[in-house]
Amino acid sequence: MKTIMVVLIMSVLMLCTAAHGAELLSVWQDPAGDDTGDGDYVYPTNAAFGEGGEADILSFSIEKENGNIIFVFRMRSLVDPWGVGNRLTMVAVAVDTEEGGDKEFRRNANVLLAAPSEYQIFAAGETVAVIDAESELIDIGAVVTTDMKTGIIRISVPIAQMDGAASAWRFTPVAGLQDDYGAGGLGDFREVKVEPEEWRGGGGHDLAIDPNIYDIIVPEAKKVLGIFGGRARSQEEILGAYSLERGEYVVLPALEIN
Ligand SMILES: [Ca+2]
Ligand SMILES: [Ca+2]
Ligand SMILES: [Ca+2]
Repeated sequence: MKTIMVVLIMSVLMLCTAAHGAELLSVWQDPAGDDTGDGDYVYPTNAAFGEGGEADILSFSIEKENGNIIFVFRMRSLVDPWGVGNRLTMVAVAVDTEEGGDKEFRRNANVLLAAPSEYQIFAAGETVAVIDAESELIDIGAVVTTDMKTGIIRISVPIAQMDGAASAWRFTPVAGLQDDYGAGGLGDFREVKVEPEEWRGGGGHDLAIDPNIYDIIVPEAKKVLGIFGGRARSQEEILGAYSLERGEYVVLPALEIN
């Protein structure tokens, strides 16, 4: 009887370990309510966007499990106004694995990357797409699962397909709103204009020079020889640094696994 109990307990323990077997590589917390882009972005006016928060990152973490690298976005609010799942939130992460790469975040993000990417992974609803450094769609077996209740979006990518050690890579996660143009597939980041419209955000620029990104994660200021090398820029400064006069896009800084 005792042996059976021990075996039972051990089986339960092993099951628990398997269920929580993901190795946490890094986690970044992000403030609630800073889904305002350069400081004054607002959501489109259609009632589908409700109270907002669909593009508000609360945390971003990177895990490793069973040969997959997993990107976990926890969002303030996911909504399903049409009973078809999460179609309004779009999250993406650019992954820099080596020298060179794509300097532009694609799919109408309208931002550049300080760490040019070899992979960009976009997810909305149950749809995920991965592009390479040449902006070509590639099928590397990425999978997304979305929990509407907890606001958690988990994107799993087979790490062997990405060739290398994640600990040395750099990551640029972003959140915005998706525009699937009514087609139901994976679309683009929804446009932000000066004034909000029914299906367009507001607080940006009418010419496509402003980011269509509502929320990012600002890396901590880097220490040089043990001291902080200057003040870290705020999210508003980073996302507001576009210039129509100079034709300059915003450049997003990347996160590193410590
Ligand atoms: Ca946030
Ligand atoms: Ca690169
Ligand atoms: Ca943020």
